[in-house]
Amino acid sequence: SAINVAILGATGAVGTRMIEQLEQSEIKINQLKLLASPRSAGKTKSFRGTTYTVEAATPESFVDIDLVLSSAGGAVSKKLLPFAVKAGAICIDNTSAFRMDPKVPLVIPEVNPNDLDWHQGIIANPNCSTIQMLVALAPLDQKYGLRQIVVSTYQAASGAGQSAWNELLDQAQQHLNGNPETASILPVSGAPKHYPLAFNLLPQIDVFEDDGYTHEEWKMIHESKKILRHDMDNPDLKVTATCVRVPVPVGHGESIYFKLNQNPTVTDLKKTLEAAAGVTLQDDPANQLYPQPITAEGQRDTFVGRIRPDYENPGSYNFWVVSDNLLKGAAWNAVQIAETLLQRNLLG
Ligand code: A2P
Ligand code: 11C
Repeated sequence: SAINVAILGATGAVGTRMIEQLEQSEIKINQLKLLASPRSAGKTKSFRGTTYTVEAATPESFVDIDLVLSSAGGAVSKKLLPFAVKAGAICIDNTSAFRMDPKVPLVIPEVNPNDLDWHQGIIANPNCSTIQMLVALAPLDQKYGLRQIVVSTYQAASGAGQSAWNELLDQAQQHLNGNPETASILPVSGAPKHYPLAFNLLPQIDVFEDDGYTHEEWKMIHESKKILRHDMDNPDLKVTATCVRVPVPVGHGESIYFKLNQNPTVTDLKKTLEAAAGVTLQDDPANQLYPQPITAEGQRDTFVGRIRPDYENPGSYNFWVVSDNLLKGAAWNAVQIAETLLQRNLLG
């Protein structure tokens, strides 16, 4: 039967794509509520041929809502989602607000769909850089046992929201016009210092922890262990990360070095990845075929290439993984969770 859906953050980079992904899904929708800040109240958006008006989100916005997809920042989720749960809605939250809460499943449908069974109203969407890494590594973990991950990311500006994406484009224009580049958002809005991203690299995504890691790096480490259950059943997975913002609008790249319990051939790895849900193998050096952000943009899959063994450490490998951070990294993963809930009779 048809459900009532609210999108919290409906005017943002992810929220707009949540609307598009929902429009393309087979989920039957009775009522759609578009929620954002008071600044956007009154704006309109069309969905399946009907025009909807954006409303300012309040604790009362969730009456009669069955499903909330939220991407309006962690503070907004922390404040409003408890009201949505109280009103009886299931919330799929794209922010980091509840991800490490032991009562909240952290779900990638290709990897750990069974964790949906124990939700208590809130389901967390992992961080975009965690999602694409695990879509590529989980099938190898299941078959060969994963022991260690060393990841360096090349993350697109849109990961920090529509305003950061706009800032990159403005800086590029300023640079080409011969004007000084202005920066007021990246690397982190609200931080004391801002640097241009255009024609630059910023080795800071999110705020710094006391130990010198950024929070983005912390998320990749801890979310990976929770999703793969290496924090419980199998504690011996080591993960470390370096996260870098690059002047790309959409599509995160990741250079991943990983160690397995077994020593499969590269051909074995390719066969396993070819059969894996959500993965497209793009690995043909002779034809210069490898994943790139410009070809991943707008696609739901995670693209994997450049698979090579570390000849000096049997059982260790390198590969290169790219995905659309706004789709599989956010909006598509959230809508895919909603589809999976419906398939499992856990919604509506
Ligand atoms: P608005 O466009 O009205 O500011 P992005 O991730 O691209 O930066 O988007 C953030 C989303 O979160 C936008 O839809 C934004 O709405 C929304 N948002 C920001 N602050 C609030 C708030 N206090 N209450 C509800 N939505 C908010
Ligand atoms: C980025 N990965 O690219 C971040 C965005 O925890 O949901 C997602 C932040 C989060 O900036």
